[in-house]
Amino acid sequence: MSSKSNVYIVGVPYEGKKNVMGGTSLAPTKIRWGLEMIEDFSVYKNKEIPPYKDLGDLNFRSFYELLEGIENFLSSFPSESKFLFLGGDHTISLPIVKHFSNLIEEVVVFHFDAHLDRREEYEGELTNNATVIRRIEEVVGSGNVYSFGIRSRAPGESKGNSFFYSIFPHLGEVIEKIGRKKIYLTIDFDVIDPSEFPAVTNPEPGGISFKELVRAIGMLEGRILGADLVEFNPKTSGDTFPAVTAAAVVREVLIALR
Ligand SMILES: [Mn+2]
Repeated sequence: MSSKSNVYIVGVPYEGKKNVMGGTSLAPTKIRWGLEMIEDFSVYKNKEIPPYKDLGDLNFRSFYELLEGIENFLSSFPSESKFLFLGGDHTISLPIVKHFSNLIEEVVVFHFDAHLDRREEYEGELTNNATVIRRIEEVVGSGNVYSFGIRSRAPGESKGNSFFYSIFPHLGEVIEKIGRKKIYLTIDFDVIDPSEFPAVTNPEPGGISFKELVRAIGMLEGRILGADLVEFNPKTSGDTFPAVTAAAVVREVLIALR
């Protein structure tokens, strides 16, 4: 890996507060194993993964440490650095988006998920994996967050700018609409149909395919400031196949991040 690269992988094995079963903290290690299993070359983009540096894991013992720690960590890098975070719980996206919204005037968040994650609060908490996109809307403005692949909603939960069931053709229309604004990408692995990616905490049938996700990521090449891949839970099903699938998603995001 070239030392001149400004692309970084960072693991954040944070379990979150309301994840009763636990298991997402195992994901970064499994994904790194998956990366060893697959080719660096993407047949979808006809390109190899560009040079990057894996900085290992950031371990946080509490929600407060997560918020402080991610912001402190990111502010120690030059502003042109690009990051791919491997969760962990979806809550990790909040401090990362806060960092980029401090750096850049207008950040647009693209959110791929089965769930809206826009509850006002959940089980007495303001911030957890059921509310994180609502909290992100408060940082960047609700007009700057777009969700794709949604197929679950709590009664009364805000829909925001969401596209249910599918990604296409909406993604292309939104990319055109936002012009040259930079994109932060957050992918909850449960956006993929459970038949292809069962290893998540909250599986939801009716999802998009791996190939559709790869095509979507490819459309974002050169537009992404940073990204996170969250909610892979190796405890919930056999982990070999999901780890390889997750690694293939990592490969496509790294190519798009260049
Ligand atoms: Mn989800």
